Amino acid sequence: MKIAIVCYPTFGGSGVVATELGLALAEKGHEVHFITYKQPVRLELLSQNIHFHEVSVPDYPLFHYQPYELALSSKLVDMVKLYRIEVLHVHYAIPHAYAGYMAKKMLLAEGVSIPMVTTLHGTDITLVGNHPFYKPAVTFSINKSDMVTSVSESLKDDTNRLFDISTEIEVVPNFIDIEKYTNPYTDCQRDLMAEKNEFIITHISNLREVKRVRDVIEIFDRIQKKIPAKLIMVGEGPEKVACERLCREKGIENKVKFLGNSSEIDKILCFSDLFLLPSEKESFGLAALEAMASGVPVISSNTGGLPEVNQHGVSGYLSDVGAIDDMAANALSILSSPEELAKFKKNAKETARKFDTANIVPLYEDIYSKAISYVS
Ligand code: GMT
Repeated sequence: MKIAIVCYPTFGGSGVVATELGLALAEKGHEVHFITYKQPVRLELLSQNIHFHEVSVPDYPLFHYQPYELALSSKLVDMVKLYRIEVLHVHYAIPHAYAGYMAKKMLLAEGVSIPMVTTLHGTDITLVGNHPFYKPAVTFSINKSDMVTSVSESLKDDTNRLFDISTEIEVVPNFIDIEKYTNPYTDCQRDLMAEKNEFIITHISNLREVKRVRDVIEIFDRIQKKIPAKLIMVGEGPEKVACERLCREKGIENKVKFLGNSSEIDKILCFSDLFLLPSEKESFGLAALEAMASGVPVISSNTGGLPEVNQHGVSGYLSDVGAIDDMAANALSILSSPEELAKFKKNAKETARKFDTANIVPLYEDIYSKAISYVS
């Protein structure tokens, strides 16, 4: 099949999932066209089956806001015609589903029928899309998609609860290449980050308020008071400065390392003992799955789709949002003995297997075939 993928190319779960999906589809012989404003971060290798088309929005002094949707829909029309693309797969409803629908209509006016599959990722529904400024356009573009998928049952429920949806939503969970996360390193180089007797606790996110990153610091503070430990914070975002300040106030700045954005997540997870994800909202929690696939147990909140990924008492523990004492106690119980830690590490990896690329990508292939059959 010839598939166009539209996504956000920067660091963030939806772009990562879209890119990994495109790579996996290309490996299976499909022709994949990424159409976005920048080359996606994890799209390092262009291969025969992978194409990247940049959407440019020229600056024009009259525009207070540059019309990205317009440029994207025009680019989609051009690329669909040029490469005879058979299906559009847009990730994140805003503004991609809206631009995709316009492209569909423009193409139809020229006699070209193409189906659009929209994948909802989370904040496009629970945070941004739900805002009255966007809601009518988001509802419209979801209802006008030929097929709609969501990354968890919880997100499907949220979408049906928050919007007036007439299209059936199929749940296709996020996925991971388990092989890639099976540690290829003989030595994880723990000593780069911590002393021999210290545990390494990790958090990876875009450090936004919704991730409750200050809770990460609070949980770690409680852990380090009981056992020797270091905290590795990966990512960039608006809460970083507040977190750095909190570390200084608590006098733990020497035990917390802020690494910024990283393309070496597998190496970081390789030397991690525990992963913290106390988010306010999380439709799936791809970062938790990446940790589990690396054999790192997860201490998380029980919000949104997290209970569908992290299994309480098996791959880690779940607590109510904001229950930092409970999260710290759970973390300490996993780290209480080498046997307990080894048990959780093994279980985390096993739990992640359910979400292996090999199990999930065929679900998208079926959806594309169905969508193509709808319009032909
Ligand atoms: O909020 C983020 O962390 C970014 C956002 C995105 O679009 O990249 O993440 C959402 O999509 C991810 C991939 O499907 C999910 O794993 C995240 O749980 C989801 N974030 C939220 O729901 C807050």
